[in-house]
Amino acid sequence: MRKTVLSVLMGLALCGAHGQATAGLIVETYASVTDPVGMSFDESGYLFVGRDSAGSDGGGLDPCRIHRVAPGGAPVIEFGQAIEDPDSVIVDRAGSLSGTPGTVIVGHHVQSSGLGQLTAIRPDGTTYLFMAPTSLVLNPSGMDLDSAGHLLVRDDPLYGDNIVQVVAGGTASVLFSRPGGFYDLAVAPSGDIYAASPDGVVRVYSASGTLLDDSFATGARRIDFAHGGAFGPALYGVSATGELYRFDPSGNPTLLGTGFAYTDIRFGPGGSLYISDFGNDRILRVNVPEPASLSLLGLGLTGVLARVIRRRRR
Ligand SMILES: [Ca+2]
Ligand SMILES: [Ca+2]
Repeated sequence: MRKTVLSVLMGLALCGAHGQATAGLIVETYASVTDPVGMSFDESGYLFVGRDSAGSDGGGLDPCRIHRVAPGGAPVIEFGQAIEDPDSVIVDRAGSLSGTPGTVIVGHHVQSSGLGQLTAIRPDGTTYLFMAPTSLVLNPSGMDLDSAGHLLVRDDPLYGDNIVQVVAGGTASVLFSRPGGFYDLAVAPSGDIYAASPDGVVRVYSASGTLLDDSFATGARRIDFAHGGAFGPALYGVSATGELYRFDPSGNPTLLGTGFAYTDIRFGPGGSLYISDFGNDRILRVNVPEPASLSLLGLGLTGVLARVIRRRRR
């Protein structure tokens, strides 16, 4: 019995509630969302979440409606009309791309043509074609805004190798490309573009697409920049096997936790890290405890453990 108490306490000290070993990170379920993929927050803290019906015994390219999660994590509603393969989403916060602030742009593959397309959902939920079907990006699978407010779209590496830049009105051109393609991209405060590739390397490109660093870091599949708060500013990444790393400006990693092998990571309101957990139909929120509460937690656990150990020694 006492052994059980001790191992449970040690488990709490080492692991989050969801099986991650988090070394002091606070991991909690932020929202319950069916089949979540890509994520993007609007100005008011609403979270838009792409979706893939393969998580509900459907096909990965089936039409479905994306989710909108209210600030705080609930309620969750379906937003806009059904769109084919709506994995990737980004909010056009300022309206610089679409003309309407808060428009949500959805990146997706179109089976009938075999091409990639961007569909926009206005704040009132009406839907229209934003970028016409193109062969430049066959299966748009991740999006970010660059420092000039242009949209960057990456292809699924199984479909193509390009990062495409899309300007206001929906015209696309290839910004850069590399054999093997990309798993994720993230725009730094400097405007440089960080891109993670299937070979495990994170490379740095200029805003105009010139390769600046061919080996910035290794080991990250999903990446995003924290812009401040307890996490930042720094680049963070999750590896294929679920390790969460912080990268210093030279690309040296610090391991923060394990068990995060999920579909997308995105920093959002409060400086928290949000992670879409496709397999468990939820969005996780990860925080770094304030120094005071961290030490209190540590003292509390130490005290309880000491009491348990003393009892066992009797
Ligand atoms: Ca899909
Ligand atoms: Ca897709």
